[in-house]
Amino acid sequence: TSWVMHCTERTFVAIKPDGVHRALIGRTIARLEDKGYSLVALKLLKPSRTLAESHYESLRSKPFFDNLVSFITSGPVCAMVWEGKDVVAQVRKLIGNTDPLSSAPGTIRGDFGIDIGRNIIHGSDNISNAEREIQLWFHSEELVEWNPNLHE
Ligand code: FUP
Repeated sequence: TSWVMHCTERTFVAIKPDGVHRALIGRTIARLEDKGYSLVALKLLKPSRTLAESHYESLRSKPFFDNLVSFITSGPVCAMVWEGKDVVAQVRKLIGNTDPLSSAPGTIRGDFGIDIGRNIIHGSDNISNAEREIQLWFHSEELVEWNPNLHE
């Protein structure tokens, strides 16, 4: 029934410019699809400085903030919204730790990266940030609704 799908959790995922340039979009999407999640929005864009600064506003006081914003605005980003049970925490697990020495093999960062700054991918770290980031990067008309009866 239709109310069920509106209860489903959503998260914001972005493949950063290094991941796009290294041709990791397809493999990243495959991992999230294989896990069982549904893609509900997708676009490629070069983020503005304003968008990048808002996205990382909680890190504004960090010494790496300017580099982070310059990096994320340096090229195309693949912005996505994914939906499904416990998607916020599960995507964080699939992405792996921020620290390259702690990101386990089998995770996206653990398999594809060695650098703390150029770390391929972003995933919202909690549900309220997921809602904030989805609103920041997408208009509501850009999100699709899956009919649960058609993809069981
Ligand atoms: P994460 O949620 O794993 O992306 O990590 P954070 O929110 O802590 O950091 C956001 C981004 O800041 C990271 F993706 C990379 C960058 N960063 C650095 O460049 N240096 C640091 O020491 C920590 C984070």
